[in-house]
Amino acid sequence: MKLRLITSIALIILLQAQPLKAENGYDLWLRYLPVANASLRSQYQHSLSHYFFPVGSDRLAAAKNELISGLTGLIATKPQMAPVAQSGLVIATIDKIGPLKKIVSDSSLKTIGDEGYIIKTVSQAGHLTILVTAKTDLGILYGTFNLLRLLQTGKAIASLNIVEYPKTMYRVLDHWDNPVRTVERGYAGFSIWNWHKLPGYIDPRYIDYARANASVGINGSVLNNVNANIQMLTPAYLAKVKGLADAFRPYGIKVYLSVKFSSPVELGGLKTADPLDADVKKWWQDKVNEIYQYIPDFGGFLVKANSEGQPGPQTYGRSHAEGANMLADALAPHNGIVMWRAFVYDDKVPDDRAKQAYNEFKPLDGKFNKNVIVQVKNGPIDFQPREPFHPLFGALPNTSTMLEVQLTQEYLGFSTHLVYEAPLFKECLNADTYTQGKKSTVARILEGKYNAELITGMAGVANIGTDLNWCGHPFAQANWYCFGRLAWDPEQTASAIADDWLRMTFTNDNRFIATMKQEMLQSRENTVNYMTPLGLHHIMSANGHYGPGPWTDNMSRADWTAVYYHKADAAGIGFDRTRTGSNALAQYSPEVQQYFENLETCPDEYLLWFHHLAWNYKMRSGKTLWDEMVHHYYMGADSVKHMQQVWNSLEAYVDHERFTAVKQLMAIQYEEAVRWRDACVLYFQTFSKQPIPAGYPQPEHDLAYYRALRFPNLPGQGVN
Ligand code: GCV
Repeated sequence: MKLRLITSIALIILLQAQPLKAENGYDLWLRYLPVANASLRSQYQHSLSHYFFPVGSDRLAAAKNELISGLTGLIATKPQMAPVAQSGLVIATIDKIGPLKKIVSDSSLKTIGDEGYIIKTVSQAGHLTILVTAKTDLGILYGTFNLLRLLQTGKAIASLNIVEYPKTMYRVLDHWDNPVRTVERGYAGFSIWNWHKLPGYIDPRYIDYARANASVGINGSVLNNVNANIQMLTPAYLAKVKGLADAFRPYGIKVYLSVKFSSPVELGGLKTADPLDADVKKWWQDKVNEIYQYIPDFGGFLVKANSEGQPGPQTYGRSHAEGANMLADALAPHNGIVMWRAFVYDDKVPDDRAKQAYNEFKPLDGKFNKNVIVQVKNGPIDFQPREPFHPLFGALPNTSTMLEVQLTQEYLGFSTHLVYEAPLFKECLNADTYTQGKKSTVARILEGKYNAELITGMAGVANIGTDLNWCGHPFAQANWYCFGRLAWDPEQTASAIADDWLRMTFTNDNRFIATMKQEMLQSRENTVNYMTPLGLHHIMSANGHYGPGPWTDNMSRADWTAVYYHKADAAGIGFDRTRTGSNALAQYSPEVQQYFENLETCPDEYLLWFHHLAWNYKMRSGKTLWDEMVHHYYMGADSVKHMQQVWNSLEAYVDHERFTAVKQLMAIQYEEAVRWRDACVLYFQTFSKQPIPAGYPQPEHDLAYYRALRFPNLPGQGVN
């Protein structure tokens, strides 16, 4: 007896002393390790060891596979099938749950629509049963993933009552992937689409990609770069696209393609791509019909037109609406849509770049077909670390509008810097446009609250590549994850999403969660501070957008330089977008205009976006603008050092492989943050002519040193 006790104690000590299983990050947030809390695990075992899950489609089979592999891992026991009455877990569409149907109210069924689901703890035959039900197989798939998430995050399941449905319709990842497998602005290896081996070889990774997307409700994938290659529309590539579409279908993911507006000329041999030309229309109709022969549920097209050298309808004197509608007409009979990007600007237009998209699209409000959705970046320039919300949100009340955010960290330290982007996305989503009165936030506009006729959606530029851990940085996975969760429900908080992600990706240990969640939530602000504090923007190096380049003044286009944006001079710094300057503010509602125009109310975060201010301008803190700017740069770099210390203190909670990966990346992040800080402070000092305030260490090198640095062969420079 004694011996047995000693042996058990020894075993427990041995188990506790075992290093955490090495992980390479490939499993993302779908790890399904045994629930660590033994009492919770036995509760889950008790409730979920017998299940009822009828399967009559590939989609349900996918959901059931996920359930079984998930449960087997989490409760460390393979669950057994049983009839409804003897099951602790019933997962089935509403028509298949027998007497349990009466527990589900008509109103909740109406609420969930075709993609939503209900998870409810009910009492039947003297025991508790978890019911997951929906009207469709897709609802069941999403409900199954949610149930698994509840278990992965250690939630109590004794009295569940969840009624969930997505608040937007099109929740799409945009891949900027080229046929040669480079990825424009991709920092996690090459494209995961192995075009050469498709369609014959379906890499298991495609299925894992689809699982991960479905787990957060993403329902579309634009496979190729918006700077589109016409090859994608050739029969050989359409057959490959079909291979991916077939692989993704069980997971509710439709495929879309980016198309080049000049395809009728370049691929079809026509003399023009004028959208009003009869032959052009016919060419697109034929092409679209051909695509649907391959892929009957093809999603539609994404188009970058008349932007950064891409052809478009304006090349032929036609408007964006005329171009988009021509494609929309071809897709409409098949229920396809056109996602038409509003990311347009032209250096030949002598106006502030921040105003150009609004100027082009505002007059077109109401002129787009029903199956066109205008895709608008979160801010008016280009995915900068911080931008105010785009003035087009709320300005197109009769046009379907979707938000485009960038998951890949083109301007946020590539895949080296730990930047959790949900706070950035939320800043845009929570912004009050006042276009429909107080609280007409971007989120509510995107959800279609003000015009039920419109289609709705969110797009995220993917940060996925062939790196073993998908996104290059273990924490960059959180950006893929939070995008899906926010596209599903823009009202969710960055904190709640980080909490779930950390629990699923690392551990449920509250000491780790509380500490690391705070770091994640602060991480974007850290990066703003060491890159572009106080509303500065677009001061990165012209060379691949890597590192600082506030001195950049000699590009083929003025609107690609840094000096165009910061306008530093002896008098001060910042872009005057008030009525004394470009008056970009006039594009917002009067309430927003006043808020940003008035220096009393304009938050420090947006100061230099909207105002050109003297170096000695007195800030709220009491410091001069110069001193405050320096302070932010130093605070930003110091916060990375702090994050390193925090991470080091958490070693016991993380497996060695991922702990070391993050540790190394943080060391590089710190070096780069210091470089950003020193280069920017030294450069702006040439205008302010003021010293770095006492107490801050002097930069290690002079400005000439930073200006002379060169970084050849940067990632993300996709060859198209
Ligand atoms: C795909 C920025 C990026 C480009 C990108 C463009 C866009 O300018 O640097 O690489 O092109 O945005 O969103 O179209």
